[in-house]
Amino acid sequence: MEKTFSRQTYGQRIQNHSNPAAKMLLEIMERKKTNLAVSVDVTRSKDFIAIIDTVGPFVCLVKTHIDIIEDFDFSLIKQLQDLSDKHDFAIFEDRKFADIGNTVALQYSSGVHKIASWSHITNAHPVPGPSIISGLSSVGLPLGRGLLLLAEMSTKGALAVGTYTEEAVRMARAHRDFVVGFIAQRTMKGVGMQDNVTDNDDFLILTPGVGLDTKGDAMGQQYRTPRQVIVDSECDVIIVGRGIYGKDPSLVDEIRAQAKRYMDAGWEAYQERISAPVV
Ligand code: 5IU
Repeated sequence: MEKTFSRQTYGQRIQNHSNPAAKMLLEIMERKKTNLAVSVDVTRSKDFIAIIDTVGPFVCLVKTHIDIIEDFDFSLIKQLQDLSDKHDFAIFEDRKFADIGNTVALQYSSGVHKIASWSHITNAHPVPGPSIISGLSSVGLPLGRGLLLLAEMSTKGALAVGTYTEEAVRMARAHRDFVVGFIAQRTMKGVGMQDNVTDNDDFLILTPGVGLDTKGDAMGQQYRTPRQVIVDSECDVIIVGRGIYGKDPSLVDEIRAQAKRYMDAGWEAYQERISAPVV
């Protein structure tokens, strides 16, 4: 029996992808033995760089919200790229584009941040329809970038459910050269497909809302454990923010210890998944 994609190793799945950013991410995961992404939501450049340098050895991907940096200067991007080379991780600007094709192409290529010039992966809400993918791919595809669609969200009461999620997956299936996967809470295998049709699309599932010590925050965030995400829901990458850098970005030893803890939990869950007997 053919192994489903979630039973294949990250290394084996490289060949299922043609997009260079997807290949890069899977290669790093296999090489470094980590499926941990850290979300660095801090507002000062100094903290941003210090956290990334600390967690760098433990992550496959660093997720940024570059627009929250208060003292942003483009030299910060060079520092981020140097850390990506030093520690071997990919960069994911969590921009959540949501406008018409022409506008998102400009937001992606231009402005203060010039996201397409440095972010290997970015993401978009499917709400405008397929034109958002065409707009972003006109900029990103020639640069070898990849896109994730937001198929689901981790927050309480999220509207990205049911037919919305199914339509997001259908949009992605029609643009496999640029759409490499989803931000979602579970595997999208078979979602939006007719019965009895084999699903040959190996999408990467990156999942935020991961925490080992708390169930949520005061603003609607909901956390699940790495095992729930990787084993039960068959997602591929755990995205952890405050669980690692907490409230005080200056506690370097604590941040390192937490990054190692989440990396180990994520990898252990992945080992369990790929070695489980096929039933
Ligand atoms: N994020 C979510 N949930 C989602 C999506 C994005 O938490 O459904 I889409 C982002 C928001 C934040 C990070 O940048 O992931 C999670 O951070 P914490 O681990 O600190 O909650």
